[in-house]
Amino acid sequence: MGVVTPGFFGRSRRPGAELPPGQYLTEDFPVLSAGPTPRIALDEWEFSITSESGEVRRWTWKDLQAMPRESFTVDLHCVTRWSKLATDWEGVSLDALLADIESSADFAFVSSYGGYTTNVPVEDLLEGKAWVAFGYDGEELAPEHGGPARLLVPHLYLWKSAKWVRGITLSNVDEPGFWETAGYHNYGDPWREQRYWE
Ligand SMILES: Nc1nc2c(c(=O)[nH]1)N[C@H]1C(S)=C(S)[C@@H](COP(=O)(O)O)O[C@H]1N2
Ligand SMILES: [Mo]
Repeated sequence: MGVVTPGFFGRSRRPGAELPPGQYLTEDFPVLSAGPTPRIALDEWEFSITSESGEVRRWTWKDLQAMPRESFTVDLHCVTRWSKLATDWEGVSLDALLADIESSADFAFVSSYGGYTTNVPVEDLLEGKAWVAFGYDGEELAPEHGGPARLLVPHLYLWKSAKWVRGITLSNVDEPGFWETAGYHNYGDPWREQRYWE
């Protein structure tokens, strides 16, 4: 059980700056979804990671719950300019999920129930930077925020944090996802204001 102290995440913030440039603070938790909220029964839920060689590793909901879980507190930054600081989550780190996967791929293509997709470099999923999260603020993650489980990559703009996450495909080729194809930045670092492709 890794309980990560706030200081650990504090290092990713710029000194003296709580908010990335162009962002404002919000206390509530807005819902932003490009389509309807999919409802996935837990006994039908599955998460998979496919390596660049085509090998597939699958987790049922039970499998995921049996993984070592972490509680963590992170800041969220949406490209529509709201930021929410110090949100409390529970989930399984991508370090744990990727640990047994044989891969040297540089890119991850993330797919969700409902069809949403996004892309993230594999290194941005490692070293305590990303989770498959199923708990929020001491409760089960609500469906509108991505429950039963969502990807959370909080150091990038929130569109990279795919709700209702279903799988990750590892590849040596970077493939833009839903918003990246529509003009959002390929990487999306809020501290460098990477909102849109130049
Ligand atoms: N599956 C899916 N994931 C998604 C989205 C979506 O439309 N579908 N929207 C993204 C965007 S643009 C944002 S800002 C956040 C919003 O998360 P929230 O609704 O929990 O605030 O989810 C991201 N993940
Ligand atoms: Mo967003």
